[in-house]
Amino acid sequence: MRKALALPTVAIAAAAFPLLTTSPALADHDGSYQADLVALNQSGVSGTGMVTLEGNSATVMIEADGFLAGAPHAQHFHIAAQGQCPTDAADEDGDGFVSVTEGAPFYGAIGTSLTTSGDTSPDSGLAIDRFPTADDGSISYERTFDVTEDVQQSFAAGTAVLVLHGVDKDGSGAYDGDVMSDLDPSLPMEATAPAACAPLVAAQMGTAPNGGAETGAGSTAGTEQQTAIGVGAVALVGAAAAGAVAYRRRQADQA
Ligand SMILES: [Cu+2]
Repeated sequence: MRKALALPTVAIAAAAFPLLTTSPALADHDGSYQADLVALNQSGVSGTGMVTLEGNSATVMIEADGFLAGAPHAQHFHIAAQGQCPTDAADEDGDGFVSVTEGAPFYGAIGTSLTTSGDTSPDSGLAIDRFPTADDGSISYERTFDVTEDVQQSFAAGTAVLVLHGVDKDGSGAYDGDVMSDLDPSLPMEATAPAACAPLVAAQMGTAPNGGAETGAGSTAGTEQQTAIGVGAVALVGAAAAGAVAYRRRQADQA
C-alpha cells in the first residue's frame, strides 16, 4: 500500500518540474554582465556598466564620467546585431559623427531604454526628460526593472551592448551645431550621437575570488565585483591615454 501511495507523489513531482524550469533556452542568460565603456565621437567618456539578470528582472548599474555637464544623456541596451561597438571610422557619410544609424550594424537596434522612471521600451528611446542628466559631467545610474524576451535572448547570445548618447563634439558647452540628428531632424546630432559604448560581457563565474559566487554570498561577491570594476576602469583610462600618445606620435611622424 505504501508503494501505491508513493507513485502519485513521483508523478506530481515530475509534472511540476517543467513548470519550475520553464523556457530552458532563456535560463542561460541569468548572471552578471560587465561593460567597460569606450568613448565614441571623441567624447572623452569612460566608465563601467554592470547588469545582473535573474529571469526577466534586470538590475542595471552605470558609473561613467566625461559627459557634457548639465545635459541629458539617453542610454540603452542595443541588441540583436554583432554585439560590438563601432569606432570613429564608422562615419560613412563623413559628417564628422558616428551616428546612431552608422553604429547600428555593430550594436543593433534599441532593446531597452535605460530610463530613470516609467517605460523602458524602445518607444522611450529619446525620452530625454527621463534619462540621467550629467550634472557634474558624471552619471551614476541604478534601476531594477523587467526586460523583454528579445533582450534576454540577446544577453544569452552575447549581442547585448550598452550605449550612452550625447556628445558636445565642438566643445561649445551645449548640444548644437549644423549637423542634425539622424533620429530626429529637429535635434542636433550632438544630442543623439553615441558618446560611449561597450559589449555586455558575461562575468566568468570560475574567476570569482574565494568561490564567492558559488557559495551564494551575495554581499561578498558584490564587494569583489566593485573592486574588479575599479581596477578595470583604471586600466581602461591607462589604455586610452597610451592610445592617445601613440596617436599623437603617428600624427607627428606623418607631419
Ligand atoms: Cu542607444
